[in-house]
Amino acid sequence: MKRKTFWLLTALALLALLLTACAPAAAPTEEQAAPEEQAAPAGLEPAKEIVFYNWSEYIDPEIYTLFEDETGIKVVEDNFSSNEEMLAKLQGGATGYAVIVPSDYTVSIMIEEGMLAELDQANIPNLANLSEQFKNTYYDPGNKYCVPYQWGTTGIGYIDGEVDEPTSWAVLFNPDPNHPAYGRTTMLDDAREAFAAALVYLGYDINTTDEAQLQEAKDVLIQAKAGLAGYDSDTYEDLLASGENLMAHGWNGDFLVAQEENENIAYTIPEEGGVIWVDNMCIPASATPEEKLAAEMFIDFILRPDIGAMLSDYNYYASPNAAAEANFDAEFLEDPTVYPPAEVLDKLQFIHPVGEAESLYQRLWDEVKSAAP
Ligand code: N2P
Repeated sequence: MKRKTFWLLTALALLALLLTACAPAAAPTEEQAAPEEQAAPAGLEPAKEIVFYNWSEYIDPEIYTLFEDETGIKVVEDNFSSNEEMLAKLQGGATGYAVIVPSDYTVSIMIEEGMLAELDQANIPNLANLSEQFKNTYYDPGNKYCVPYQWGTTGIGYIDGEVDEPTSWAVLFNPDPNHPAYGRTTMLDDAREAFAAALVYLGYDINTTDEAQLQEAKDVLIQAKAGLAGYDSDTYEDLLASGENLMAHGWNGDFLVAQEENENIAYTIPEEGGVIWVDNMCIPASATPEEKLAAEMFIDFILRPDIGAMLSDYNYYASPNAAAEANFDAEFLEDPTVYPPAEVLDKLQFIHPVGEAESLYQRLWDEVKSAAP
């Protein structure tokens, strides 16, 4: 079976599974919610403080307090805005990070480069709470290195009532000076995401390594610049909520969070399709044994059903944690922005590592960024 077809089927199976979770489910059992005994190597004490290197606004800070109350381990957060930024930082020799959150394709790259520590699953008994689909991902079968954190999609957020629903990526790539969002639109500051949008608009594989297709994608990305206020992966949803911008290329949950502030924010995946992704908690190979143990305890804590529910309650992304989903309300589980219906899932693709072509994407992206609008 082709990898793409396999993933599609996996995604569809996933949806079916998530929808069945709509039925009222039993409360988490005592056993699932109870703090675990950690099977630590004799004599090894977990680090007293760890650094969690994560995307911005992706975790309820209250979770750190609960974890510290229970384990005495303090979690300090540092943020990155793209997989490539995080990867470059670690490749550059940065240490001190105990848990990082790469997306699917970046996990593949990091495993291949020997940048991740193998998990000691004995320290993560709550792994059992994961949905089956997330126990055997293409990029990390058997959760040898990572544990899925949250998953979502990439599409377009907009202010309903001020702009029409963008049904095609053309609204970005063929910008119309008379469109109300002209000059009040942002795109993700993210090479692979930006190219994926351009490639899907052109009808090409989002993981193409064909240089002519990539050049064409670069040209439409440059063409889009006339209508853009800028590239932004961290505050784009706030700029919609405040009314400064009217449209943004971005991640589904971020728009839902911003909806709390501005109920006119809507999200759509254009007809040509979009990206589906899974973010993961992993431990860099550079972590000390003490940091690694504390990191595993933290990952296990996130996998608790009540903490998994707190996470989605805060960031509005779908959870890979089946036990946590039992705590979700039906409204969330039925929200098509969070759990795309089959006909939308059908049009979503995962970003894959492109090997040698990675540097070509990066070079073309640099050209896009530095081109005059
Ligand atoms: C949360 C960012 C979502 C991560 N602000 C996209 N992979």
